Amino acid sequence: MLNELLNAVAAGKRNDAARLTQELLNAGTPPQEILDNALVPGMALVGERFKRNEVFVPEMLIAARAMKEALKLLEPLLAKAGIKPKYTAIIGTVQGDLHDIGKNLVAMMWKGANINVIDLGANVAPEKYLAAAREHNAHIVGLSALLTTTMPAMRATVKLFKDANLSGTKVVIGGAPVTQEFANEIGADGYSPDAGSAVDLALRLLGEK
Ligand code: B1M
Repeated sequence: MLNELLNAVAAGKRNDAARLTQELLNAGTPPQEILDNALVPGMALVGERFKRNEVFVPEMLIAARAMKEALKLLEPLLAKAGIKPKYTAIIGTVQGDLHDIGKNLVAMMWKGANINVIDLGANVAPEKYLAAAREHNAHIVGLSALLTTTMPAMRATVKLFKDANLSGTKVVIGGAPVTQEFANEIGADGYSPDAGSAVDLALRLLGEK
């Protein structure tokens, strides 16, 4: 039944996802097992398909909605058992930039990988990223930019983090005008071209892949 749930999430079937989750719980399956072996791989599958251009933004949004329905049933049980995501990420669109659709997709995929995501929204000042990273002991900080004119804000944010020398925090960047070369140039810890690859990148930097 775990496999059926995995496929229901990947196909964005939210009613099936909720029903199967409930059935698994009724059958005594531990919530963590449902999360790790059905919901997270279900979203990962969508991420893979998105990377290969087999599905597009709407399918990802529908899959995330199905995962949310299933998570609603698991969250109180996970909280009761004191189970929390192992990693925390901060994400936002950089200062001066209001584009947030791509950033939201990355946040959604990170959540789908069971990372605790704190979304600072759009137009985020460098100091705000740093304060949030400190407050939440973030493992990953994600910067998104869609305008060539706001790419310098990425450079400024990365520099602020380098100067602050936060150990254990990796800063990653992405967005349509951003490239790996730019990431290298400004000293970011990583770049990914899309939301599916952003999961691979985060897991790799966290030593999970
Ligand atoms: Co704007 N806009 N826009 N816009 N807009 C673009 C980006 C533009 C390319 C359009 C064009 O001219 N052809 C152009 C930028 C040109 C440039 O700088 N090279 C542009 C411009 C100029 C502007 C304004 C300046 C227009 C004006 O007012 N004169 C203005 C700027 C406002 C501001 O930000 N200060 C502006 C405003 C807007 C709207 C508000 C109307 C709206 C944004 C709504 C919103 O986001 N809530 C908007 C939109 C929708 C677009 C387009 C049409 C679509 C962007 C989008 O959401 N794409 C865009 C043209 C286009 O792309 N066709 C355009 C879909 C999204 C899923 O893709 O964001 O690339 P994307 O995210 C991808 C990857 O890039 C990656 O993963 C995502 C999923 O795979 N990714 C990351 C993104 N962030 C990542 C972070 C990561 C990793 C991967 O790690 C942390």
